[in-house]
Amino acid sequence: MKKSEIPDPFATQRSKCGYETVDDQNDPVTMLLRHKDVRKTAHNYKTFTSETIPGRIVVPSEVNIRDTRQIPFEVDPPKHGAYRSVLEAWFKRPIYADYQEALTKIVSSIIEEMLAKESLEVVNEFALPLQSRALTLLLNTPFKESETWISWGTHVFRSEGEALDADKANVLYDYIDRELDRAIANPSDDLYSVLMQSDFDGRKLTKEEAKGVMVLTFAGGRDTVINAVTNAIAYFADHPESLERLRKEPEIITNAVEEMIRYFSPLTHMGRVVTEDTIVCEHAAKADSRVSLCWASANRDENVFENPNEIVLDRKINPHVGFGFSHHNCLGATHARQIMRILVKEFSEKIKSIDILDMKENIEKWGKFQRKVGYHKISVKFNATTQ
Ligand code: HEM
Ligand code: EMZ
Repeated sequence: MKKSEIPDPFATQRSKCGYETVDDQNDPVTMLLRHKDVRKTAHNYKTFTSETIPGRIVVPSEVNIRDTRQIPFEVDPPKHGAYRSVLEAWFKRPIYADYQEALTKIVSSIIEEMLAKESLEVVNEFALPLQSRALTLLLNTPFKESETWISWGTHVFRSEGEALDADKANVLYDYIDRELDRAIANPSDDLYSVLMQSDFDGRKLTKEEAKGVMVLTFAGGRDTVINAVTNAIAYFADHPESLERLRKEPEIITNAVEEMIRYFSPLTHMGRVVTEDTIVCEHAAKADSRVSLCWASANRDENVFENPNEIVLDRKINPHVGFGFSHHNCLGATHARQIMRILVKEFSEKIKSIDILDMKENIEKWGKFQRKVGYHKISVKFNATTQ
């Protein structure tokens, strides 16, 4: 097996019955594994709500570490749509040329810096700084803030070993509180200030609502981006021929990035709470129980994708759900896609091959399933195209 491979642990169960119930802190979750059921359930917010106790739709549940509602993630339509319309234009800014130029500088300079080294550890020396620096563009904050964010490590709520960590979460909440107070006292043109001034249903957003947006922006776009970037580098290490193909055919980069998101599925699943006794995938789901939409399993569904366990760089029809499906589809996807497209372009131009020196995989455990989502660490050497 190649080092970059991400096996599909759900295949047997997906074709056998389509779901599996797993425990999570005594609040079990029925994981839905088929593409069709995942999409249908994501759409049906009346029976499968996101608007429950803050933290309960996340797996592992975060009810013990936060009571700030993440917005728009933990809100159902129609209110959800009203929040999205406040946020949509801001989060689409990555489509503009000046944003992409600034992002290209960030990506290109970290690659140059790493090319000069004998070896580097990708998660902490490359993916984490890149994610944090890129986020300064999305938030429109000073570049220097990224140094603080880098110091928080790869997950804002979890410590080494993946345990949910309330003290760590408080560092983020205190930071956001301070930034929002600053934006209220001294508005600028950053996201904090824009939120505090925006109109929502004929009134201003409250500080608690703005905090809910900011916590989500920091949490949702962190390990997901870090895993996408790290997995892409591992993939290129195993497939120098893909780097060469992308160098010669840059027009397939957009497709290639969608395919990587499908294959990597950086967010394995996300929960919903059942509002009334119902049946999903022939399974009786009780009111107030939890289900999850397993994006990672849906993205390998053999009824939808040909050769689901292969990265087909120029895959044409690709209805993947890596960024979710329906109204809660990822608000950060425009930013994440730009990071990945620019990264792939810069890599194909600057790097000929990558040697993997050492690695420790990051394996998530969900009941009987073990899923590789990325790496805790992976040490590599970059070899330049110009050598
Ligand atoms: C929602 C995946 C990057 C912010 C989602 C959802 C998925 C997802 C699957 C749907 C959740 C649900 O239906 O409950 C990813 C992946 C990423 C990524 C794979 C990187 C490759 C980001 C970034 C940001 C972000 C960079 C922002 C900085 C959000 C927000 C939502 C969301 C705000 C909630 C949208 C809503 O509820 O309407 N993401 N995400 N994500 N993501 Fe991302
Ligand atoms: C939540 C989630 C958002 C959660 C779209 O996903 O990402 C997770 O990493 C966080 O822990 O709080 O923001």
